[in-house]
Amino acid sequence: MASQPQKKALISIVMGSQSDWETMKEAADFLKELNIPYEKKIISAHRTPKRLYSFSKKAKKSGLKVIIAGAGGAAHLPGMVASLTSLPVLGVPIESKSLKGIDSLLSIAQMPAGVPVGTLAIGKAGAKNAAILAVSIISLSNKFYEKKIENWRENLTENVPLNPTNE
Ligand code: RP5
Repeated sequence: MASQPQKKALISIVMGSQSDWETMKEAADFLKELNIPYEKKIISAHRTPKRLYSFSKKAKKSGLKVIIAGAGGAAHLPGMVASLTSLPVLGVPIESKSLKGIDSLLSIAQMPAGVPVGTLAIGKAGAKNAAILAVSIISLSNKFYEKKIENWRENLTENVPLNPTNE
């Protein structure tokens, strides 16, 4: 089991459009906070299918361990990535304007049996949780990151006050 920090990206954050970045930044910010090496890319299932294919086919060999994929509307990106790699894919439904992200959620969650996408909540909470989950996954084979995520979780718990303030 590795016990050293890694330099090469272990987690990839991909998104269907620049417009998804405001949401997906939550995932990036969390990985930055914990100093976990990651990369970020715009890959659209509909607009850049060749980029989608080449990224997904090379992902495992390039050393990535988890892929976080955010997409909105007819959100095919996470499912298509998952169809092309055996790496775990965590899907983040982007909150769409017309249907508030319900479209994205159902598109990502309702994968047919055999090609799973671990689907998170709609929007920023989902993006942050995808990053936390991704770190938990890589920590299974890396003591260094295991310690980091455990410390972060302890800190989260310690910072919840027992009594609400009067404000
Ligand atoms: C999806 O279409 C993207 O993931 C994005 O959430 C949505 C809208 O994209 P833009 O029209 O803002 O580029 O593919």
